[in-house]
Amino acid sequence: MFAQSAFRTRCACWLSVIGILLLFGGCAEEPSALERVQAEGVLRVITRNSPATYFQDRNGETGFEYELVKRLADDLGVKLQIETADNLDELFASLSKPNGPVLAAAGLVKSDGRQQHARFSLPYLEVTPQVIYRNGQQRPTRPADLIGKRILVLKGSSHAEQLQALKLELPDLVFEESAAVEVVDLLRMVDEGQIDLTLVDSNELAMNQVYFPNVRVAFDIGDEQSLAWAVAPGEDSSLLNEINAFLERAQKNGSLQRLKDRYYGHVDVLGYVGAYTFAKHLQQRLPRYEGFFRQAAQKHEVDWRLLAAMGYQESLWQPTATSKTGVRGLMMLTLRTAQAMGVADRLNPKQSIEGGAKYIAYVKSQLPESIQEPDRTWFALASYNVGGGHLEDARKLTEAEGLNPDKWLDVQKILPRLSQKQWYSKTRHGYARGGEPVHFVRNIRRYYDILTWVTQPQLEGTQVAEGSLHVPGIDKRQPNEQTPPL
Ligand code: BLG
Repeated sequence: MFAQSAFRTRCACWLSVIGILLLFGGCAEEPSALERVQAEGVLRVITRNSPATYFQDRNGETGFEYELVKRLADDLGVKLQIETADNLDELFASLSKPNGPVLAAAGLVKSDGRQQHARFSLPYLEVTPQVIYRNGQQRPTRPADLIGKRILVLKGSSHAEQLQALKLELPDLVFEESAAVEVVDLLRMVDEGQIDLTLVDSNELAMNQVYFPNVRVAFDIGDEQSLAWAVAPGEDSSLLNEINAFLERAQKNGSLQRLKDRYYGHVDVLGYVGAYTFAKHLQQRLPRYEGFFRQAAQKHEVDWRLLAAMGYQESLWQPTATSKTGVRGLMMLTLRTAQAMGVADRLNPKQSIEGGAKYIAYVKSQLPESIQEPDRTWFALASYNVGGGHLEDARKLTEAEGLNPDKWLDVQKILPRLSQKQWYSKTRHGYARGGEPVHFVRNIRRYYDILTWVTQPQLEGTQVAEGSLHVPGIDKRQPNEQTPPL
């Protein structure tokens, strides 16, 4: 009796479970790609570990692709989880895997060959493929000049596709592909003469020219192409639509342009000559002073790369530099500042660096508490250059304009007014070349970014390694949840 009723109860149970399953199976639809991301609370993105995409710097994770995709994740209200692929074939393979990453953000050219492996977003950057050669070698000027040269490109890259197509017209063209290298390796190999030529996209050269003094553009090969993000080919359009809407917003509100300027604007700011001159000085001059920068920075609790960037702006790392106004030495101390900082010989690089470090720490400590980082650092630099009194005048004028005197973006707009009588006559400290600190800060920020990129975080804390500069890559640290400031 008991057994029979237990059997009946069990049957009823099973029937109701089957009923529920049928009910759900019949009514509930598969969640869309976007709904899945939102339900998981994580946006899984695959990228490449390289300076133009994703790498580690003083703030943790960074890179053009990282910063853009982090903003997308923030907009979606989900966490960002970055995965890296060792090469492009692996990247597309993981994108196609079920339960793999949902998006590839890796400086990918939207090429015809790739449309079968992925669906691309709207473009976010236009680039031109370029043939790169070594300065001092004969400059190739057209595709036929590639014949007989040692050429290496990334395996599975749009450049490999391009060369393959070119081979139909030029059967004698020979080139190799490697899955074991990144763009920085290709450029280094050209720089050092291990290969004759490579092909990279213009944005990658713009970013990397500052590391490699000998690489030059031979010629543009082919038309402008678009970089875009990619989602798996089988996915529905929900995520892709959301991504496209995000990219349109980033285009409209200027955040995309700011990212482009920051990562690819070196050549715009430094010019090509400035970019490879910087690279040359990085190799030849900085190693002589790196130790002094590190020691002084540690003593005065400043980032040594900021000090080094200041030293480059002031003197191009030349200890005997002298300005028209009689300011002297590697860190360009006025006589008064040198005396105040206890510097006996301004032309002695160690003393100059020590004095500069002490002075920047001092002027920073004098700033009002209301100025927060990272602006605080930019204000300290301006004060180092133009003096605290004039900077305070500019802050007052900024406030009178209804702008924020604690934001560098606002104060830098007003500073140049200090050289116009209608404005400086109203200030306490009077005339100053107000444009100078604006350039000063802008250039130092640029050099500071570059120096950050060429120094690996794992080297920090280790003592003075002369010539310890590296092109970033490889190092992987714990995810940093903050979006770095633009
Ligand atoms: C700075 C001083 C400040 C001083 C301002 O001048 O020198 N900084 C240092 O010595 C580190 O102390 O402020 S004040 O003490 O409140 O008066 C204003 O006098 C130096 C600047 C001047 C600038 N370089 C460091 O950035 C310079 O040399 N400008 C001239 C360039 S050129 O000769 O016209 O090309």
